[in-house]
Amino acid sequence: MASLRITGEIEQPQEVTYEQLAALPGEYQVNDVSRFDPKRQGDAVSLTGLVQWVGLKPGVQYLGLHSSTDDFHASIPLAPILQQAFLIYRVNGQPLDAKVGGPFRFYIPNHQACHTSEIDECANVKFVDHIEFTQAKGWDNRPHDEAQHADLHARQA
Ligand SMILES: Nc1nc2c(c(=O)[nH]1)N[C@H]1C(S)=C(S)[C@@H](COP(=O)(O)O)O[C@H]1N2
Ligand SMILES: [Mo]
Repeated sequence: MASLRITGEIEQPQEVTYEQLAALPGEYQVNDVSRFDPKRQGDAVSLTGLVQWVGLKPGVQYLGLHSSTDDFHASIPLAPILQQAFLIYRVNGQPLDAKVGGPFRFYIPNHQACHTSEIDECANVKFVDHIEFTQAKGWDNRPHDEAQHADLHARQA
């Protein structure tokens, strides 16, 4: 069973599974994410729910989103996205397929276009296996310019 590590400046480091996410209280579930983006399907847990669960230590400013699957990493300011972002984990009662970024896929509604902002579509990290809460900006290897970004998309096509 795939799991997701949550570490950093938190009270309760966690190794999170599909079952645990599905068992989180209803107030933390984001049902039917197509409400936010018609291209996306399934159910999520809110970032606020994850934060409540692990308990942030004082001074956390950045959220690290890591995928070891394809060595893709983003570190983004937490405050501006805390109330909106979510982690998609389920479609039709099953774990999210890797084809759409599963088993765990981060998503920020109303993101900016890739590499136009610190909070951009590139930060919607697919195959997330590690979430990290930090005080300072952490490791981030998102594309810096359109050439790098086009290259990334070309490799995935
Ligand atoms: N792990 C991982 N996440 C990623 C990327 C990637 O290459 N690897 N690309 C990003 C970029 S540039 C975009 S535009 C979106 C694309 O998401 P989609 O394939 O679901 O449309 O995922 C983002 N998340
Ligand atoms: Mo992109």
